Amino acid sequence: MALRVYELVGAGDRRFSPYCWRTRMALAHKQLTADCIPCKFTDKELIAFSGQTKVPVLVDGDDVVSDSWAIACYLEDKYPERPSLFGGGYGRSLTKFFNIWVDNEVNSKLIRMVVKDIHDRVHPDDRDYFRASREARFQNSLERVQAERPIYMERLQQSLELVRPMLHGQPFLCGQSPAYADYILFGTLQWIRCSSPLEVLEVADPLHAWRERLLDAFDRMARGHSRL
Ligand SMILES: N[C@@H](CCC(=O)N[C@@H](CS)C(=O)NCC(=O)O)C(=O)O
Repeated sequence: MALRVYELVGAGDRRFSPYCWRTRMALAHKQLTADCIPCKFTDKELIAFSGQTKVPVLVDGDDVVSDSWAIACYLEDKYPERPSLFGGGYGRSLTKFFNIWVDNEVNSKLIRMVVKDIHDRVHPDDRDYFRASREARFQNSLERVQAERPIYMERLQQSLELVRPMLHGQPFLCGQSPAYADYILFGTLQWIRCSSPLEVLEVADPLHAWRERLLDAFDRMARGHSRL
């Protein structure tokens, strides 16, 4: 039976969720195809069967898995004969740390830099929900949060500075070929690339060349999702 993934959709069929990008790349790495079911922020009833309220959600036969990290672990365990996402147990543990680190150190800064841009590109049905939920989270208007962009840009670059040495002498964070740790940070950069005109990587940045390599991966799957 075909796999199914519920993933976030914005205005004009835009796919910008960092977590859904992680799952897309993980499926491609495992050479698995899935039917993508577009899901707006407010389509909560579509994913109610998963027992929670966020995408991505993977359905594989009778198995229902939510949370991008849980999905990556599920795919690794269910399809062990296919290319590995983690390269073994130690790799899985360290990749889990990187997942936590990117969510806390990178995503938390990026959201503040582009929250108004995202608002402008969510599905029109979701705009009120997005504004109300994010303004409640930040205790401030989207406009004021995004106006602090220069502060967070500096903090973001300090975080990314810790990743750049990983690309000295190897093309991917995981070595000669990409694996799930690469997809974690790549998903985050796809988020911004598909939801904001802001560019956070200069052309001379090794992370820029690394992102280009991942945009070319899997028959340029991610490149088709245009930047703004
Ligand atoms: N830890 C989860 C986070 C998933 C998540 O936050 N998804 C967002 C889309 S990017 C969502 O569905 N949000 C629903 C909402 O805000 O109501 C994962 O890794 O999958």
